[in-house]
Amino acid sequence: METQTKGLTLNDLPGVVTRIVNETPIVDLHTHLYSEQFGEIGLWGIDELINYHYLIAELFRYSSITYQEFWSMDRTRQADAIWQALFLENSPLSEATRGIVTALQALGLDTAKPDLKTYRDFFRGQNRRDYTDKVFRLSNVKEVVMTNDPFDPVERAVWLSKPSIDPRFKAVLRLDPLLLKWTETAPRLSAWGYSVDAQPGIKAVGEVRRFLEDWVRLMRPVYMAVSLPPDFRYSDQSPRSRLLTECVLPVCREHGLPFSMMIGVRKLVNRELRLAGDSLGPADMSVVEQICAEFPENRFLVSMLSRENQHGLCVAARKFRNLLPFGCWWFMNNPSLVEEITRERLELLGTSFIPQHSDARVLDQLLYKWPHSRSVIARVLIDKYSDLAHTGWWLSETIIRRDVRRLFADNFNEWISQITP
Ligand code: FIX
Ligand code: ZN
Repeated sequence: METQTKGLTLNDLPGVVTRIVNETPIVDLHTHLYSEQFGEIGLWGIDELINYHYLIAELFRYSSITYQEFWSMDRTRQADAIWQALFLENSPLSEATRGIVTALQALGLDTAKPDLKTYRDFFRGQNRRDYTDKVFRLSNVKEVVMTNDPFDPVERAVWLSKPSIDPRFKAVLRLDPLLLKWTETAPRLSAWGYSVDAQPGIKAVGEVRRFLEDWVRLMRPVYMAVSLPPDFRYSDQSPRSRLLTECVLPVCREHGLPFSMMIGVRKLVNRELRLAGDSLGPADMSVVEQICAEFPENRFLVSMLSRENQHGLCVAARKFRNLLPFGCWWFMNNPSLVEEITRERLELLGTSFIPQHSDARVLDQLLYKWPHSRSVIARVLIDKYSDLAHTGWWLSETIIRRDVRRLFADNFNEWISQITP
């Protein structure tokens, strides 16, 4: 216990907590960002910011443009259409539109006189390496974890070239094609020399484990991951269940790798919207409890897409120490829901959870996703520390800094600290 100097007063807390929350570097454990070694699939700049799939979905709520007209445009024309509808003809009040204005302001651009040409001129003057440094510095993000798909042809080629990856970008072995699209994926594995068949039998199980071992060696991931539908089950005899329980979880155990399950996505409810066409549904939390109970040697990172599942996720985490809830995912990543979810997590779990990830798809989104989240998390922590201060409990900057570092980095780093090469 540090020496009992003067503790913080109630009046100290708002300023001290806000400063510490802003000063504490972030480990962003789930993004779709790529280091520059991955070339063009690493997105950055104003036109990619505006073409974020969240804004594409919002465009069609205002504009009479047809899907076919929009998808036939190039990225610049698409951005023009979105900018016109969501920023010039209407106020950028939604989280995704406001975020762009926050990012432009963080870069020192004039947001009082919005001018897309001026913004484009600014970005044309940036080079990717220096700009990446600037975004990490301004957002106070220490590391980002990528989402790496060994079945994506572009990514696969980069990994096979054994690149030297920017150490700020950590890898994740993402397994949606393996676990969710076995019928399409099995022939590709066969073509790569893994003898698997349509219905994964014993031999296929061994070969899929060899595939996973090969990619763990190549990627050095910090965890493995999959997104799952609301009706996710794993105790049937489906290829997904066998591959998960007989291949993925054992290989995770052998390498000390956590397994991340992002549960509740209903893919392409509107195909015309492409990446923006996914929706959500409430999942059965008992399946999460069951998998944690049945595989106590595995460590699970879990994020739920439905608001209805957030409280149940906290209760499940109280039952299973191998379950670490994380983030306010996708449709949950709005200030009103981030506040609600962070409050119930602190009240049920103390600081034993990870409050947020950005899910950023465009580098510059770090300049708004994190400031927006930090301000909500600070607001909630001020309340919780004030509740504690009312009991006479002694609080100091050191104690608060320890807690916030645990939320923003240490919980995750400890969770991945048992990785064995
Ligand atoms: O499965 C995922 O990683 C999701 O986050 C994405 O598919 C989704 O499109 C997204 O970026 C949400 O923020
Ligand atoms: Zn994601």
